[in-house]
Amino acid sequence: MMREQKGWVILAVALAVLTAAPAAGQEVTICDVQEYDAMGFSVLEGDTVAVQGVVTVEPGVFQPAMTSFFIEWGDCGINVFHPYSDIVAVAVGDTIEVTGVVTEYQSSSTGAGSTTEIVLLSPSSWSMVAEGDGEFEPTYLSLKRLGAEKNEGRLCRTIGVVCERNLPYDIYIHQPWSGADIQVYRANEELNLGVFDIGDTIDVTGNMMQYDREAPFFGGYELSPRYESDMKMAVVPASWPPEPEFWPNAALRIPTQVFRPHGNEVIPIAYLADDRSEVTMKIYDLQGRVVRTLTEEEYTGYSSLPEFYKEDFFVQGINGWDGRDDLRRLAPAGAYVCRLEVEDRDGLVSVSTAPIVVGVKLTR
Ligand SMILES: [Ca+2]
Repeated sequence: MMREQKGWVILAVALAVLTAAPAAGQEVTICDVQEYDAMGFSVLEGDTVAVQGVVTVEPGVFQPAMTSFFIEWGDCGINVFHPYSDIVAVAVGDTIEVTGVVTEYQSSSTGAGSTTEIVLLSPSSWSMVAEGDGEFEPTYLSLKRLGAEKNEGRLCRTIGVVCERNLPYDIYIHQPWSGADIQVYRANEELNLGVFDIGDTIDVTGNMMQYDREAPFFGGYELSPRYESDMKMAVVPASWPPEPEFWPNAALRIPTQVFRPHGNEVIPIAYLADDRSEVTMKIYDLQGRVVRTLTEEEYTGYSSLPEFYKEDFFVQGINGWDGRDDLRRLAPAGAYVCRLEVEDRDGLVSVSTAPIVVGVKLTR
């Protein structure tokens, strides 16, 4: 009996030693770690991984205890957490490799969170690959694209109008024409968000974090500026913002009066489509049959604006219908529907429809 117990103790000690030994960690990319499941959790949660990335936020900026920093690689970013007293001596722009366990951060008191992090295995489970120059260029993302799981952990830059202030902790910025908004959160407690007033259009760079209170975890995203210099009043082109109203990704504007095509009249169809999209526009009769295809999967191309603002703009187009079907025969008098379909570069399809009434030639 004694011998058996002793055997188990030796086995347990051996296992503990094996577990404590520096694990190699599966070599993956940050994007592999940020792949998520239906709950919004990393598909590698609980795994020990080794990833390479460039530092975007140094230890000490968001956590005075120097326990947290961010790295980024190939359009994906991640929080690195090290629960040790040793300082990880890295600076913005340094390329490093870290080995740790993929963990979903959740507050022990509220259960909220769901920011994916890599928890360093030991104080020494990181190494310098190449020292940087102290710079890291953030990715500009329109507010309507920013608050998404795939952006969590990235250093992003966006523009929005201040619409709410909960000082000193956070402010909210929004895009009046898309309805999108985001919380700008004071993760660095030295920042004063109160320098901006409601209605100010501001340009913010920060790391994307998540503090979501409800499963599945696809909400509660927050943009956390690192320093005072990450926030400024926006310098915008004269045509910005495009329109102070709600714009979906596809919008149609067609005159409402009765249109009489027998006299070579053409009804103008003005439309807005998301920048860099594919546009399809067709006229249907009330039985749902296609009468005329005006445009099929036509690429809207780039707007002429500077790269920084492109994501926030729509391409404006004008089309027209001469009242004829695909065989160029005059369509009978009656009601028709113009349908605009816009597929943006993320594959998101938006549809807008508007009626067109074709009249008859009136006799005297
Ligand atoms: Ca998340």
